[in-house]
Amino acid sequence: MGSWFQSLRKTRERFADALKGAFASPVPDETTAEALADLLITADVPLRLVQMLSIELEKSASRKESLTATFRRVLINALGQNPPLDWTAMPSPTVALLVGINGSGKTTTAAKLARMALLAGRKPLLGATDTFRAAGSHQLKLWADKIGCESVVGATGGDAAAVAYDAIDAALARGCDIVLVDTAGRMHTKEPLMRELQKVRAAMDKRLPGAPHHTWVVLDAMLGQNAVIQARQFHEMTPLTGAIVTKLDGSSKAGFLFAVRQELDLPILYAGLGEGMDDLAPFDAAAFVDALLDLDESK
Ligand SMILES: Nc1nc2c(ncn2[C@@H]2O[C@H](COP(=O)(O)OP(=O)(O)OP(=O)(O)O)[C@@H](O)[C@H]2O)c(=O)[nH]1
Ligand SMILES: [Mg+2]
Repeated sequence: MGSWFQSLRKTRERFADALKGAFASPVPDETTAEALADLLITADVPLRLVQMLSIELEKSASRKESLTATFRRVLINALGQNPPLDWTAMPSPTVALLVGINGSGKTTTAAKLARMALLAGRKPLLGATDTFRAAGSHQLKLWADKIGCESVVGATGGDAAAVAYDAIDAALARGCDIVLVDTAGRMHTKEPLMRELQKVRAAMDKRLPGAPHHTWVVLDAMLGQNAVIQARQFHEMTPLTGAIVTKLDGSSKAGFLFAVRQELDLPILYAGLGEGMDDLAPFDAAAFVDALLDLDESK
């Protein structure tokens, strides 16, 4: 798996020089401070947070703590608590629904999560409700076979809600304890498709009252701030319990993660750091910030 340091290369490179300038002198001059603020904004760090950092820059001369340490502290705090999921402690059965726009990485992430559950000694089942495209369900089936876990795949053109119902039904019959339900990609602006998610949820709750227990939005880090807008709309349609960020390894706008935490108040659970089935890391705020600020000594 790619490391946090490697994965954040593109975002870091955006403001590396400005950051070095700011951290090098005890009192950064105004031009350095402004340049840094501008660059942080282009990496989709939210304005409010950039303003906080700018104030810290101005105060840097009178502070006991080094500027680097202050930045690190402010940024890690801004990411809040992101408690890791404990697969071993999840009650049986636990049902999680994955939602997001087209191509955000839902299917790949569902597979990666199933693998984690399996490695934690659980018995996962992958449910493919992407009935729009034959390829969508097929892709999940291939992953299930590769990982070696159970799956329920809907027929093309079928009813997504019915497949979600069947997936839970099959999980109960087969003694599976973690059900990961993948959904078709949908544009957050398309009302009927967004409403379909509510039907999917209702069908799950009908088969297993209380399901889904988790609803995770899968966000493509390449989209930066746009991913925050999408997540907000999904949140309005279907209550989200967490965010999973994919493609952090290719993004230059990883600063949007601060907005996911601050504006949406959603815990960030995992980050996709590559395409392979083990390339999903529990979100580590300190590792993320260290990689952004070029403080990762191990690299
Ligand atoms: N580099 C990288 N690629 C990823 C990551 N996650 C997913 N991908 C790639 O992104 C592409 C889309 O992934 P899918 O899992 O098919 O996305 P999806 O959300 O299911 O797509 P739709 O079902 O079409 O909406 C694939 O080529 C994945 O290999 C990641 O963390 N890093
Ligand atoms: Mg998919």
